Amino acid sequence: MAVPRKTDTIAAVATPAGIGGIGIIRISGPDALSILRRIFRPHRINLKTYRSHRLYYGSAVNRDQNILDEILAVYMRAPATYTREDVVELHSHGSWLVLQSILAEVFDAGARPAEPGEFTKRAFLAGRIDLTRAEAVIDLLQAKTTGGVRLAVGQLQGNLESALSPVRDVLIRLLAVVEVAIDFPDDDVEILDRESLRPQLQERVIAPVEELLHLAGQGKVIREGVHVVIVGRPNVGKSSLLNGLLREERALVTNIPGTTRDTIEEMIAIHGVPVHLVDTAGIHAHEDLVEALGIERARKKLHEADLVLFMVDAQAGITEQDHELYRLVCERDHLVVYNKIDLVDEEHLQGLEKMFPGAEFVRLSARTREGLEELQEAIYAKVVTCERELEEQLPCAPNVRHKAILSAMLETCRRIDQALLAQIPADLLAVELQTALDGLMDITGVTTPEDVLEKIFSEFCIGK
Ligand SMILES: Nc1nc2c(ncn2[C@@H]2O[C@H](COP(=O)(O)OP(=O)(O)OP(=O)(O)O)[C@@H](O)[C@H]2O)c(=O)[nH]1
Ligand SMILES: [Mg+2]
Repeated sequence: MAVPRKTDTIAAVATPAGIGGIGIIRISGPDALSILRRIFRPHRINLKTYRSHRLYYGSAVNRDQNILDEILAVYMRAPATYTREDVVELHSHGSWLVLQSILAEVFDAGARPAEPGEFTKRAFLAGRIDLTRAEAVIDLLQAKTTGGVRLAVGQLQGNLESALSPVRDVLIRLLAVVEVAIDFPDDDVEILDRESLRPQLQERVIAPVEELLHLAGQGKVIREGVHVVIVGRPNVGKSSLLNGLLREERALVTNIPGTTRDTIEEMIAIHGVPVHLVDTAGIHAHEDLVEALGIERARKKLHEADLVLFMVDAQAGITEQDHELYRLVCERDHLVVYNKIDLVDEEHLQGLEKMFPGAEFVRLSARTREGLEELQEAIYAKVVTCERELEEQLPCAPNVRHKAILSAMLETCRRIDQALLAQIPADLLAVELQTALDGLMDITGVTTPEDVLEKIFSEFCIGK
């Protein structure tokens, strides 16, 4: 446990701005109880001491003992609190004005305004939670999908930390062996059986870190969803597909090429994965300026896409324009969609399917909905590369910060692996192992630099 730090007392409104049934002010720090005594008049007049974690009914009052609101107050004695400091919470009516007037008294009584995330930062600094759990609090507050909530809750319970701790233990053990070899250089060869260290490194460090990096990609899919962009020549049926997936007539559909002038974005869910669906203006050689702008935007969307649905018109066949467009698409993750299969026969289709060798494809009729189900499954299979079903809980998923650290760490570990093979001196090995270990410590917050901490906690709202 970390050494208790001498701190001041902070306070903030912990509930969101706006009108609510109740609003909560949170106070944390050594003066919390004295502040409570100064601004709270309990209903039980002869109350002498506040018992910890009990709710008391009474009034919030100012210096002149004027009543500001009728409230409930709770005093929570350290260390069994969110911050491990003394904490007081005041539950008033949810009016922003009332909350501000009580908060003003709290400041007057000696607290200072809390910075964004400062309560959670104190929990972290007090050693109550590690950094991955603190980050989970942000994720939980910002989660947009139920899958995102599940992930955040898992991380809050320490799933990521517990996935990392066996890796850390192995690295520490390897480092210990190497350091013994440094201390007894003459016995180096016997103590440091480099060959036997490699399987440990590969199986118990490199493999789990690779798996975690894989999960990071899936975590992003769950938290933020994926961008799927429909592109194709004019009139192939892109807007019809968007409407079909949405089950509503969202985009205008006509038999006039160039109907869609701008990109249209909508959201659907495929097996719980949020999919941002983008219908674009048909891309072709053009003269109309407005259309040209739409096409330019379509190209831009193409570059932001996680997955491109490249649509062709099975009846019209594959033209030179299709091939030109496909050259833009084929660098991206994509599926070829043969649309309007209701208008062609099997033989014709099989002929078409040879046009883009090696490409994954789906047959579709946006008009009759034939193949729509298969297309959704194909999209899902493309974006969810994890064996586990996403509806099931992923054990954990590193975020962008963790991912960067883990990638660097993986590289270091692969270097170490090669170094073991090359009979590198023990002291150089020790340096590399320490670097890998430092990376892990950065993730859980043991050695995280102050500026990184600042950045993480500044993403919180005030009062959390
Ligand atoms: N028979 C048949 N017609 C289709 C199918 N899908 C689309 N269409 C027709 O094709 C025409 C063009 O459809 P849209 O969805 O507007 O095509 P688009 O690719 O969005 O066209 P632009 O926005 O102009 O680029 C319309 O008349 C649709 O009714 C299909 O599967 N079968
Ligand atoms: Mg369209």
